[in-house]
Amino acid sequence: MARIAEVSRTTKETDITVKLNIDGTGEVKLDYPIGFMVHMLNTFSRHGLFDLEIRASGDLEVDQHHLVEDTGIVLGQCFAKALGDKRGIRRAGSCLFPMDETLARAAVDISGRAYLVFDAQLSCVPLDRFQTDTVEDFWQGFSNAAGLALHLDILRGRSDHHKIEALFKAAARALREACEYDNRSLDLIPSTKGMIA
Ligand SMILES: [Mn+2]
Repeated sequence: MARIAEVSRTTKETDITVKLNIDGTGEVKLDYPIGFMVHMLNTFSRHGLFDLEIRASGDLEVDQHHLVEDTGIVLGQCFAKALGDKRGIRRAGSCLFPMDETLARAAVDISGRAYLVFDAQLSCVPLDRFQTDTVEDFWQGFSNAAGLALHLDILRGRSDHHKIEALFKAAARALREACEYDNRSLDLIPSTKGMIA
């Protein structure tokens, strides 16, 4: 069964449509008005091997917070929808990802319970015009909507560009592992409760 989902969400602040194929090859189609986020969403898709199509617009005349946070929410909704009852998946995944001087760590548990721990040690100086504090808002929206525990930490590093990019790569690879099927328990929902919701 194909693990695909499409979610559209329109508010007075943003208008976002995301199409996701969890078992993809990293194909991306983005119509997204923030350059640095285009770079990050491309990276996420490539490292997670998720096919991703995103059309988004929003009230950037206010600032970038609404659009970036809402993108995380809609992407998280797509993961929840595409994973369904989560039968047969590994459920947990992790990745240490080095990017030159930076070392990022991501750990995820698709538990049905939303929790984010985020420690990226960013300077909060914008990258070009990108408001880097919205990266935490993206992952908060994502973990809330997907219903998963996600720990994202920068263990060391200097460049904010590297720190954010390494986090997206680590998160993508941890998620990919957690979403992948476990051939030894394809018929089982990976919880002693018998359900993950
Ligand atoms: Mn880069």
